[in-house]
Amino acid sequence: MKNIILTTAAFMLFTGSALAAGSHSGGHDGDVKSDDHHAEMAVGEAGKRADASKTVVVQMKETDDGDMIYEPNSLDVKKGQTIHFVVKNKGELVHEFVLDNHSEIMEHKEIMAKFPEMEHDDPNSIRLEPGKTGNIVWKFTNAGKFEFACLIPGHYESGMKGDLSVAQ
Ligand SMILES: [Cu+2]
Repeated sequence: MKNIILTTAAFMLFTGSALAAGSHSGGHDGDVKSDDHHAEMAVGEAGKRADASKTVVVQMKETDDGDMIYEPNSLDVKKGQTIHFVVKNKGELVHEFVLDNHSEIMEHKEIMAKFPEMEHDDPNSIRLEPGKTGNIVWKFTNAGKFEFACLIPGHYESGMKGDLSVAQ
């Protein structure tokens, strides 16, 4: 029950700040149908598997040095391209893969620091238990510099971030 209240509180907070900022998918309540105007984010939108022109395998893991990393930790795509991300948690901790622009990542990370138990249910993110594999199909509709990151407290600072460049 505690968990549910925290998650709801986090969602209320998040929605409030997202509305103020004017962009977010708004899918934290698991019901995006009533929120269609938020479906497209700066980083793009959920894609269709049949449209994917490339599959990118991303591994998430801890290193012997105590870092947490993505492999690869950078990716170049083209505007309009749909990528099928196969995300594998090869580590011993739970990790996430969140696609977004830098300011949204920072904002989201702050909320996660306050509400670490918060679960995401957005098409641009996935959280995986150790040993699990998940899929994200994403269409990059805007050129620019974006990021992928793990927003579990402490992980971003330990190295769980990657650069995503979308060419015109
Ligand atoms: Cu992580």
